[in-house]
Amino acid sequence: MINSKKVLGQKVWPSLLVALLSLSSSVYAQSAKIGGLQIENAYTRATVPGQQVAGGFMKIENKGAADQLVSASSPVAGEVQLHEMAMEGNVMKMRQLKDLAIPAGGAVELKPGGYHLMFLNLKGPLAAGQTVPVKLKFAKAGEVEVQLPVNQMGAQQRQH
Ligand SMILES: [Cu+2]
Repeated sequence: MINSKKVLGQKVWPSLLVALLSLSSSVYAQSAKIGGLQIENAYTRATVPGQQVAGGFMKIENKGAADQLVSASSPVAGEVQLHEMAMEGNVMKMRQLKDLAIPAGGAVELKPGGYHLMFLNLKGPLAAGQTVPVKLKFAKAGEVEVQLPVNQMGAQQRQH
Protein backbone atom coordinates (compact mmCIF):
# COMPACT_ATOMS: atom_id res chain seq x y z
CA MET A 1 0.00 0.00 0.00
CA ILE A 2 2.62 2.52 -1.12
CA ASN A 3 0.12 5.09 -2.29
CA SER A 4 -2.38 4.82 0.56
CA LYS A 5 -1.55 8.37 1.64
CA LYS A 6 -2.43 9.72 -1.76
CA VAL A 7 -5.71 7.82 -1.81
CA LEU A 8 -6.62 9.15 1.63
CA GLY A 9 -5.79 12.69 0.54
CA GLN A 10 -8.16 12.43 -2.40
CA LYS A 11 -10.98 11.13 -0.30
CA VAL A 12 -10.89 13.61 2.54
CA TRP A 13 -12.09 16.60 0.55
CA PRO A 14 -15.17 15.11 -1.14
CA SER A 15 -16.25 13.56 2.18
CA LEU A 16 -15.81 16.86 3.98
CA LEU A 17 -17.77 18.65 1.29
CA VAL A 18 -20.60 16.12 1.55
CA ALA A 19 -20.53 16.47 5.34
CA LEU A 20 -20.88 20.25 5.02
CA LEU A 21 -23.67 19.95 2.47
CA SER A 22 -25.53 17.49 4.66
CA LEU A 23 -25.89 20.18 7.31
CA SER A 24 -28.60 21.78 5.20
CA SER A 25 -30.09 18.67 3.57
CA SER A 26 -29.40 15.27 5.11
CA VAL A 27 -29.53 13.38 1.79
CA TYR A 28 -28.28 14.77 -1.48
CA ALA A 29 -30.38 13.31 -4.28
CA GLN A 30 -31.48 13.64 -7.89
CA SER A 31 -34.62 13.43 -9.97
CA ALA A 32 -35.71 12.47 -13.50
CA LYS A 33 -38.90 12.29 -15.51
CA ILE A 34 -40.35 10.03 -18.20
CA GLY A 35 -43.96 10.03 -19.39
CA GLY A 36 -46.18 10.21 -16.31
CA LEU A 37 -43.38 8.95 -14.07
CA GLN A 38 -41.44 11.26 -11.83
CA ILE A 39 -38.35 9.95 -10.05
CA GLU A 40 -37.31 11.82 -6.93
CA ASN A 41 -34.66 11.59 -4.24
CA ALA A 42 -32.50 9.06 -6.05
CA TYR A 43 -29.26 8.18 -4.28
CA THR A 44 -26.83 5.44 -3.40
CA ARG A 45 -24.17 5.19 -0.71
CA ALA A 46 -20.42 5.06 -0.48
CA THR A 47 -18.80 1.62 -0.26
CA VAL A 48 -15.54 0.38 1.20
CA PRO A 49 -12.88 -1.20 -1.05
CA GLY A 50 -13.72 -4.84 -1.67
CA GLN A 51 -17.43 -4.33 -1.11
CA GLN A 52 -19.23 -6.03 -3.98
CA VAL A 53 -22.76 -4.72 -3.52
CA ALA A 54 -24.61 -1.47 -2.91
CA GLY A 55 -28.22 -0.40 -2.69
CA GLY A 56 -29.96 2.22 -4.83
CA PHE A 57 -32.89 4.24 -3.52
CA MET A 58 -35.50 6.64 -4.94
CA LYS A 59 -39.15 7.52 -5.00
CA ILE A 60 -41.13 6.82 -8.18
CA GLU A 61 -44.37 8.76 -8.57
CA ASN A 62 -46.86 7.88 -11.26
CA LYS A 63 -49.27 10.44 -12.62
CA GLY A 64 -50.18 8.21 -15.59
CA ALA A 65 -51.37 4.64 -16.18
CA ALA A 66 -50.13 1.62 -14.22
CA ASP A 67 -46.58 0.63 -15.17
CA GLN A 68 -43.81 -1.67 -13.99
CA LEU A 69 -40.12 -1.17 -13.40
CA VAL A 70 -38.74 -4.22 -15.21
CA SER A 71 -34.96 -3.80 -15.08
CA ALA A 72 -32.07 -1.51 -14.29
CA SER A 73 -28.44 -1.27 -15.33
CA SER A 74 -25.39 0.82 -14.53
CA PRO A 75 -21.83 1.02 -15.86
CA VAL A 76 -20.48 0.78 -12.28
CA ALA A 77 -21.97 -2.68 -11.65
CA GLY A 78 -21.87 -6.02 -13.42
CA GLU A 79 -25.57 -6.37 -12.73
CA VAL A 80 -28.40 -4.36 -11.16
CA GLN A 81 -31.29 -6.31 -9.66
CA LEU A 82 -34.63 -5.26 -8.21
CA HIS A 83 -34.81 -6.35 -4.58
CA GLU A 84 -37.22 -6.38 -1.72
CA MET A 85 -36.43 -6.67 1.97
CA ALA A 86 -39.06 -8.10 4.22
CA MET A 87 -39.39 -9.75 7.61
CA GLU A 88 -39.60 -13.55 7.55
CA GLY A 89 -40.36 -14.49 11.12
CA ASN A 90 -37.72 -12.55 13.04
CA VAL A 91 -35.28 -12.36 10.19
CA MET A 92 -34.91 -9.58 7.64
CA LYS A 93 -34.50 -11.23 4.24
CA MET A 94 -33.82 -9.97 0.77
CA ARG A 95 -35.25 -11.38 -2.41
CA GLN A 96 -35.07 -10.59 -6.09
CA LEU A 97 -38.17 -9.28 -7.86
CA LYS A 98 -39.02 -9.87 -11.53
CA ASP A 99 -40.59 -6.45 -11.71
CA LEU A 100 -41.87 -3.73 -9.45
CA ALA A 101 -45.44 -2.48 -9.98
CA ILE A 102 -45.90 1.29 -10.12
CA PRO A 103 -49.65 1.79 -9.61
CA ALA A 104 -51.60 4.38 -11.60
CA GLY A 105 -51.78 7.62 -9.66
CA GLY A 106 -49.59 6.10 -6.95
CA ALA A 107 -46.01 6.10 -5.78
CA VAL A 108 -43.44 3.47 -4.86
CA GLU A 109 -40.56 4.19 -2.58
CA LEU A 110 -37.26 2.36 -2.85
CA LYS A 111 -35.69 2.81 0.55
CA PRO A 112 -33.41 1.08 3.05
CA GLY A 113 -35.26 -1.88 4.56
CA GLY A 114 -37.76 -2.11 1.68
CA TYR A 115 -37.63 -2.17 -2.11
CA HIS A 116 -34.26 -1.21 -3.53
CA LEU A 117 -31.99 -1.50 -6.52
CA MET A 118 -29.13 -3.87 -5.84
CA PHE A 119 -25.83 -3.15 -7.52
CA LEU A 120 -23.91 -6.43 -7.83
CA ASN A 121 -20.27 -7.03 -8.83
CA LEU A 122 -19.26 -3.42 -8.34
CA LYS A 123 -16.34 -2.55 -10.61
CA GLY A 124 -14.82 -0.34 -7.92
CA PRO A 125 -15.69 1.44 -4.67
CA LEU A 126 -18.37 4.14 -4.81
CA ALA A 127 -16.95 7.31 -3.31
CA ALA A 128 -18.99 9.99 -1.57
CA GLY A 129 -19.52 12.96 -3.87
CA GLN A 130 -19.40 10.80 -7.01
CA THR A 131 -22.47 10.32 -9.22
CA VAL A 132 -23.61 6.94 -10.53
CA PRO A 133 -25.69 6.80 -13.73
CA VAL A 134 -28.48 4.22 -13.66
CA LYS A 135 -30.75 3.29 -16.53
CA LEU A 136 -34.24 2.28 -15.47
CA LYS A 137 -36.51 0.37 -17.85
CA PHE A 138 -40.26 0.59 -17.44
CA ALA A 139 -42.66 -1.74 -19.26
CA LYS A 140 -44.69 1.12 -20.76
CA ALA A 141 -42.84 4.39 -20.22
CA GLY A 142 -39.58 2.99 -21.61
CA GLU A 143 -36.04 3.81 -20.48
CA VAL A 144 -34.80 6.74 -18.48
CA GLU A 145 -31.38 7.52 -17.02
CA VAL A 146 -31.15 8.77 -13.46
CA GLN A 147 -28.03 10.14 -11.77
CA LEU A 148 -27.58 8.73 -8.29
CA PRO A 149 -25.36 10.86 -6.07
CA VAL A 150 -23.21 8.78 -3.74
CA ASN A 151 -23.93 9.78 -0.16
CA GLN A 152 -21.56 9.25 2.70
CA MET A 153 -21.57 5.89 4.40
CA GLY A 154 -24.01 5.96 7.28
CA ALA A 155 -26.03 8.84 5.81
CA GLN A 156 -28.84 6.41 6.50
CA GLN A 157 -28.04 3.62 8.85
CA ARG A 158 -28.99 0.31 7.27
CA GLN A 159 -26.90 -1.76 4.94
CA HIS A 160 -29.61 -1.74 2.30
CU1 LIG B 1 -30.62 -6.25 -2.04
